Amino acid sequence: MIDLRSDTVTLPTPGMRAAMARAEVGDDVYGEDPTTRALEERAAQLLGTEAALFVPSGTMGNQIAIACHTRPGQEVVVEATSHIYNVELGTMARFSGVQPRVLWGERGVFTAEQLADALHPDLYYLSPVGLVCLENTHNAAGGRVWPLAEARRILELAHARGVPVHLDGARIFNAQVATGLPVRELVAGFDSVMFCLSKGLGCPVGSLLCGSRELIAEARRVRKALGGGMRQTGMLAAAGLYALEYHIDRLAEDHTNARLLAEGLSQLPGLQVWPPETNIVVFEIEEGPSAPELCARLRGRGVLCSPAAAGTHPRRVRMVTHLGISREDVVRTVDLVAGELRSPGE
Ligand code: TLP
Repeated sequence: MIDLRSDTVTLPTPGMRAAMARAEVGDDVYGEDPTTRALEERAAQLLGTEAALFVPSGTMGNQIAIACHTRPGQEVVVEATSHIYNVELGTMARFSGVQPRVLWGERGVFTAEQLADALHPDLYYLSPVGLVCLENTHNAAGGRVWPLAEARRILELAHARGVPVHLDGARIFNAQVATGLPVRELVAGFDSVMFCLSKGLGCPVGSLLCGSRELIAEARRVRKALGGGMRQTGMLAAAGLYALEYHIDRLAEDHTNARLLAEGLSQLPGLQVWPPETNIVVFEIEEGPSAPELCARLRGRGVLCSPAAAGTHPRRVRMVTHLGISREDVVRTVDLVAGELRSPGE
């Protein structure tokens, strides 16, 4: 099977498994897991924050950040197609008692002017904005890198109004590789940043929430409250340390494969392909089968992919490249899609 559903399907490499097996471990709820401590220190160092916390998933990292930054009854500014708003089960309402204030961006990106309109005047009967969230790279926008200049304008405006800004940086290292800018520059000024180890970096489990010492101390309490206090996490942390050492630069291969895939698909009649900036290829089927139909047919041919944006766009398909996908897989996928569009199911 050529599995292009997500970069979450990556399997630990032999080198990563060996590092996991060697890991020194202890009980992390007692703060006694040395490998987890080392991973948290390394993450904070790479991102340029004071501290970091290992969490089981990206969703939990984002939601802990929301809980730490806000009070019940406040609003959280999110982009309409963001992961936090669409694919996290309304958790900000469930756990933090806050409501989303949704801004429609242009392919995932909203402007400082839009944010200015969302920051209400200080009237006692309006819910104040407690947090702004951005997503880099933007998943549903096809792995788009958030333009840094706009992010800086947003940070400046939000901070001038006393509102913190969280970054869902699940794939922030893809942005580093795509822009050539060090990750600490891409996240400078954010009040918290979540990044995932279990996507393109290839780890089996885990994300990091990074921020000030004070924020991370509170995040540790919220993580425990959510049932995310884990014990001998060193084995998972060892995979993370390995990935931060050996799997960042190789993301460039995934980006090259995504470009090759997009180029191949864009030659096919009836497909509108979004030019990929990183490892996510999104295309729309203008003529031919629906997205779920095409995905079902490709499954029968040995290619796994999904309708984009959790199936909300019936004609949009997402394919994600990662360390389990080779150039040959990409070439074969283009051939198989071409075959399905030409002579469906034969
Ligand atoms: N994204 C998954 C699915 O949930 C859609 C994927 O396959 O891409 N932020 C962003 C930008 C994400 O893309 C994801 C996962 C998360 C947060 C949540 O991470 P996990 O799955 O670890 O909770």
